[in-house]
Amino acid sequence: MNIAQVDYDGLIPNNVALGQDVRVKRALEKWHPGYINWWHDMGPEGFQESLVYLRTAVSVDPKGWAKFDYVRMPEYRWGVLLAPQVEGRKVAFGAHKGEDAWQEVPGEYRAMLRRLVVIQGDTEPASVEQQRHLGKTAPSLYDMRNLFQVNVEEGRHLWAMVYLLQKYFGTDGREEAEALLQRRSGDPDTPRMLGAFNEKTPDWLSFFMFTYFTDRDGKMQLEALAQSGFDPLSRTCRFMLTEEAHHMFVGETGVTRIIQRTCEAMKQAGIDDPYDIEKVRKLGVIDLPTIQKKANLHFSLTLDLFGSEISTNAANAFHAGLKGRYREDRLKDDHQLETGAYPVLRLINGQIKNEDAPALSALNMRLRDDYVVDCNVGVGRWNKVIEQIGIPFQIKLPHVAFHRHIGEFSDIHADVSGNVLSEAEWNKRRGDFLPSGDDRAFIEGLMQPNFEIGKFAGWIAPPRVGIDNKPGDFEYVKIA
Ligand code: BYC
Repeated sequence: MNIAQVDYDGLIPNNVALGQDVRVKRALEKWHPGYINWWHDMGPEGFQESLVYLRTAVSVDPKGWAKFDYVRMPEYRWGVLLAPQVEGRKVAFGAHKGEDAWQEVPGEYRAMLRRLVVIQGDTEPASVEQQRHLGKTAPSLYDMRNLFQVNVEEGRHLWAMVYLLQKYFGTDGREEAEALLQRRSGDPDTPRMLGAFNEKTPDWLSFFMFTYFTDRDGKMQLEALAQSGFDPLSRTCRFMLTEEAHHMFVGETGVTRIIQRTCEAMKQAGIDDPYDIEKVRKLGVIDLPTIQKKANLHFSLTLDLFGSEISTNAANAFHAGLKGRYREDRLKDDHQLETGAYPVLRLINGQIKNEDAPALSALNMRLRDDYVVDCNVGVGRWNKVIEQIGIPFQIKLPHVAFHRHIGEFSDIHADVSGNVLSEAEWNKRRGDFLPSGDDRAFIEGLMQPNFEIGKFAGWIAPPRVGIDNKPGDFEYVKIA
C-alpha cells in the first residue's frame, strides 16, 4: 500500500493498513461509539447539526494532504495517519544512539513510553472541552469555522494517540484509551492531567491566546516526540505537526486582528494614551493593557506545561531515546549529553539566578527556552501592528518566574519583570498583572455573537484573506 494514500473505505480512514490488522481494527471500532458520545456530550455545543466548511486530511503527502468541504462535525472522518516511514531510520540520541529505530515498544521502556503517549493524548480532548461553549459567541462565521477546525483536529490527535495505545500497549493501552474519554477538563474528581487543561477558556481573546501560547507548547512537545526512537510515535507526531500549524495561525492572527481593531478605533477617536482604559472601552474594543494581562495569564499557565526545570523524568526519556530536544536532528553535539551543562534559572537564597545544571537534567528548561524564543516571534509581529498605527505601547512576555505553579518558582510570587514579591504585595498588585473580575466582565460583555455572512464583531478586524482563498462573503458555517 502506498503510505501517502489513505484508505477511506472503512469506518476509520487510515494509512496504517488497518484492514489487515483485525485486532487493532476491532479495538478501534469498539472505542469509536464512546468517542462519538464524548463528542456529542463535550464537543462544540449547539452546532452539531450545522454544516461547517472544514478541511479533512486525505493524504500525508505534504503537497496536497487536505480537502475542504461542508461537513457536519459528528460526521467528520477522524482518521489514523502517520507520516511515511523513513527507510533505515536510527535512534538519533541517548544511550541507544545509532541503533535501528524501534518498530515495537522496547520492553524496558514500556511504562515511560505509555505515560508520554497518555499525557499527550489527554491534552487533545481537554482543549475541545475547554472550548465547547465558544461557538455561541463567535465574532463571525469565519472565526466559528476556525474554532471548529481546531476542535475536530484535536479530536483527530486524540485518535492518533489512541491508535498507538491500542496497537502497541495491549490491555493497559485499551484501559488508558477508555480513561481518556472519562476524564473531563476542570472536573474536581476526574480532571485532565495537566494544569492548563483544567482552566476555563471563557471568551474569544482567551481562545486566541490559548491557540497562540498553549498550542505552541503542543508544537514543541510534538517536535520533541517526533524525534523519538520509537518510530510509530515519531511518525504520528510528524503528521500531527502539519495540522498544528493552522492552530497557531488562528491564535496569532486572532490576537493581531483584535490589536489592530483596538488601535484603529483609538486612532479614529483621537485617543493616544493606551492606559486611558475607560475611554478605549467605550469604543467597544479591548484596551491594550487588558490584552497584555491575558497574554501574561496564558503564557504563564503554558510555561507550567514544560514540567520542572530540573527533571529526572525528562533525563530518563532522553537517555532512553524516547523524547528528544526541539529539532534534535539539526543540533550539532554528541546527542547523549552525559557530560555537558546547561544554564538554568533557579531560586537561590530567595533570588532568581542562572546556574549551570547537568544538560541531561535540564531538558525541560531547554525546551522551554526554545519555546520562549518561538513565542517572541509572533509578539514582535503584534507590536509591529501597534507601532504602524502609532500607539505608544508594546506587548511583552512576562518573566518566566511570574505566576508559576510548577517548578522552581512555584513557591514564590514574582512580578512580570521577575522581582520577587511578598504575599501581601502580590495580593495588592495581582490585578495589575492578571485579568481582574472587572476585566473579565468587560470582555465577556463584548462577546455578542455575530453570525451574519461576511460580518465581524466590532472588537476584531476582518482577516486579510479567507480560508481556502474564499471571498469575504463566504458562508463558512451554515447554521442549522
Ligand atoms: N501539571 O519531572 P517533572 C498539546 C507532574 S500540549 C500537572 O517536572 P516531566 C496541546 C509530572 O507528570 C503538549 N502535573 O516533569 C496544546 C510528574 O508526575 P509523576 C502535551 C505536572 O515529566 C493545545 C511530576 O509532576 N504534550 O499537545 O519532566 C491544545 C514531576 O514532573 C505538570 C506533552 O506534554 C503540570 N503542568 O515533564 C491541544 C508531552 N508538569 O510522573 C493539545 C508529553 C509536571 O511524578 N509529556 N507534572 O507522577 C511530557 O513530556 C512530560 O510529562 C511533561 C512534564 C513535559 C508534561
